[in-house]
Amino acid sequence: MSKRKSLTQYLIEQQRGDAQLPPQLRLLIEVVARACKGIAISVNKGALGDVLGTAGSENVQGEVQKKLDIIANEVLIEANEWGGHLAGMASEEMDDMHAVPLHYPQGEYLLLFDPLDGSSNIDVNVSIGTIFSVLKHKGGEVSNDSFLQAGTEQVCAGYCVYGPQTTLVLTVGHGVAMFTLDREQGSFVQTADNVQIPADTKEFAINMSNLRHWDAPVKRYIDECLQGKEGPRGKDFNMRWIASMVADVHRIMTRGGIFMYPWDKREPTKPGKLRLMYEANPMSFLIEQAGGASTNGKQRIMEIQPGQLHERVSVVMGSKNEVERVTQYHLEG
Ligand code: P6P
Repeated sequence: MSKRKSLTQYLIEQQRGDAQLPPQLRLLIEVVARACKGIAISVNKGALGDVLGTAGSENVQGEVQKKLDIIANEVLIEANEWGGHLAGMASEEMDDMHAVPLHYPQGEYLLLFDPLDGSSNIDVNVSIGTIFSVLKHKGGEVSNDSFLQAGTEQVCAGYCVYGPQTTLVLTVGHGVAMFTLDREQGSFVQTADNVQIPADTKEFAINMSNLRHWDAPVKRYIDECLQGKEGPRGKDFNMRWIASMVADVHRIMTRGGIFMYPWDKREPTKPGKLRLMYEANPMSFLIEQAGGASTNGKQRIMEIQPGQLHERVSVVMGSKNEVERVTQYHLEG
């Protein structure tokens, strides 16, 4: 087998190739990847590192913060604020954006992240991950409003899943590549390129306990999957739900499937549970770059114009033909 590429080599080739990756963006990706290695070390310590359990505080979402949520957030902030590549950062764990301190040079990028997604799984040793999205600062003083750009404006997106392997999945708009952390070298090594999601699947991911709360098109879609071979789909389906978006989406990036967190009537005024800016948009960029589709059930997620930093959205993403079927059912009402 030919020698595998390091993340650095891959990024330098993207800089020279069609992507024409700007050096500041290459630096940003290398810094985020290094931060993810640091987060992986803390995550992997578990009970040995006094990093489990809650931190005794709540985030802007009103969710109890885990110690590792805060550790991961701090690792990403500290790693990125001095490099001169960023104008500001926004995080699920912070009410407002974090401007680069004035004693550091400002850059042209805006970094958004969910520092540790799926944190309800931390204490039970189930895969979790970091999700990140990169936008360009359009100029002027950096504020929360600077970040309110549609997902189509993203110049880079990725996640790092902390599971049996620590794997970084990345797009800069020219396909999707995967890098696995080689712990002996301490560096990410390329393990997949030009990732493609099959257009069809027999596997759906949704939290079935919410069934009674869904609207009719989602109930219809899931009911037909459950009818299997005898029903209108003419094939049996399997179900997976890890309750960690990074892990569920990584499975879909690896073998196809459909991931759904739809609107439900428990909180009728909220469009959904998941966050648009630092969960749904970066995952949508990756999914679309791998040939999949991503909507809120009705429209392309990446075309939604955000109104506020922590906006939520309904999510239907993965194998193209399945996502389009759900959209069709919404059109039929
Ligand atoms: P539920 C994790 O808290 C998260 O934001 C996503 O990673 C995950 O897909 C979803 O919530 C799980 O939600 O309601 O099944 O616990």
